[in-house]
Amino acid sequence: MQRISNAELILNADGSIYHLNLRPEDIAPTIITVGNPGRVARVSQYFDEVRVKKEKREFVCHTGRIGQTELSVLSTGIGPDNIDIVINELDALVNIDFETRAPKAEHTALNIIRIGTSGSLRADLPVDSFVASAYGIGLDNMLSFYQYQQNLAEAELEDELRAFLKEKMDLPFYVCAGSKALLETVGQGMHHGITLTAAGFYGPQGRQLRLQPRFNTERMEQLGHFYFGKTPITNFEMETAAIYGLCRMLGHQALSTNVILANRPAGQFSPDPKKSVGKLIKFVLQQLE
Ligand code: R1P
Repeated sequence: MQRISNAELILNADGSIYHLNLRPEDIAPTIITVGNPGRVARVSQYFDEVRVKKEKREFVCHTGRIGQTELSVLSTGIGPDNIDIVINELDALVNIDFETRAPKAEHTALNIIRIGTSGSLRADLPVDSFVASAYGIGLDNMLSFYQYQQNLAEAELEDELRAFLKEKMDLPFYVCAGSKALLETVGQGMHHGITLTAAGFYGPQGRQLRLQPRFNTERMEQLGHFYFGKTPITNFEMETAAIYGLCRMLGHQALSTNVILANRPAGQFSPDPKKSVGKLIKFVLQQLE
């Protein structure tokens, strides 16, 4: 049996996993991820019961239930590098036996649903609207450190994107589909789109403060002209593609939902972002009940 070394599967003295500080019994089969640790309590306030409250660094987790539905809400912090930690450690909690340090014979699939914030690349997708991501396009390089077949989404989508992005922004990328079942249930009633995941907030999303980005806002906005069938590239954020890529490879169901806080073409920002995030939280929880 393959035994994973102490330096690769790192456990804390209480048997919890290294960064998340969680033990296998601390998580529910459905996990809501949020970027901001402060958003965790804004989600769990709607739980009928909270049985676990744990945290370490930016990773805050509350686990409980709404009615009969068991839920965890976990903050990831910002960016694909943190997603590498969060998804691998969540998977380890259900699919590795911490006693034997070997993968379990039986696989457990988690439902992982992101409630995030995002910028729109399309003038017709205004601030405060909700987007559920059919696909994520990773402009970060996290996934390139894994061995995987490049079939995380339909081959036609990969081909069409490769041709389109080569012209607009000649950078490596990966593309991965989210869970179609979660898109049609939890994502029902939201805009469905393709989400770009950037490895930074400013230059990597074309924002200019004092440094000139290689691809400016105008160039980035052109990415919103891409359609796969009827589904356009809609928005920019920093986690979706990484979540989709790792979940697909590890056998978990994932959906990313985001509220649009910035409309890049219009140069607008939500007048009350806290309220908008609150509305998305309520919307998603109602779909899960
Ligand atoms: C940047 O401000 C952060 O906000 C967005 C981005 O993806 C990035 O994490 O999402 P969250 O509000 O979920 O953190």
